[in-house]
Amino acid sequence: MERTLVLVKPDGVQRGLVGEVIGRLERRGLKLAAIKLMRVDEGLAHRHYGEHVDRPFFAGLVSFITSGPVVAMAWESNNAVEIVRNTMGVTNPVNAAPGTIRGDLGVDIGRTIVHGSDSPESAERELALFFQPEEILSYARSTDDWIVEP
Ligand code: IDP
Ligand code: MG
Repeated sequence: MERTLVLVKPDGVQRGLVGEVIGRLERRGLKLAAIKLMRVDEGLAHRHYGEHVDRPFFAGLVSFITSGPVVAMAWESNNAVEIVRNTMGVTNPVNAAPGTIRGDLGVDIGRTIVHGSDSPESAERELALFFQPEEILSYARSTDDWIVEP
C-alpha cells in the first residue's frame, strides 16, 4: 500500500475547488488517510520545494504557495503516487489532457491547483513535512473489495 501527499494549493482553495479535487480522488477509489486546512510558511515552502531552489520561478512559487490556505492530504492506494499524478495531469495545464484536474480546470503553469508527490521517495519525505505520523490513519472501508480485488 502506498501513500502520497496531495495539496490543494491556494488557487484551488480560493476558487472553491477543494471539493472538486477531493471528489475526483474519492471517485477514482483512493482512500483519504489525512487532511487539514493550513498555511504554508516560508520555511515549509523552502523545504517542500527545495529541489526547485535554483529555478527562475522559485521566488514566485514560494510567494504563491504561502499566499493563502492550502488543504494538505494523504491519499492511499496501490500505486497512489502514479494514480494521483495521472489524475492531476502534467505540470503545464496548457498541455494537460482533458479529464485531468489541470486539463479541466487550469490554464496557467503558475496556477496549477494541486500538488502531488512525484515518487514514493518524495511522498515519504513530503508527508513527513506536513503530517505527524499519528495524523495519518489506517482504516478499512466496506467498499475496499469492490475497488481492489482482494
Ligand atoms: P508538478 O507540480 O507537476 O510536480 P514541478 O516541476 O514539481 O511540477 O513544479 C512545481 C510547481 O512549480 C508547479 O506545480 C508550478 O506551480 C510551478 N512551476 C513549475 N514550472 C514552472 C514554470 O516554468 N513557471 C512558473 N511556475 C512553474
Ligand atoms: Mg513536483
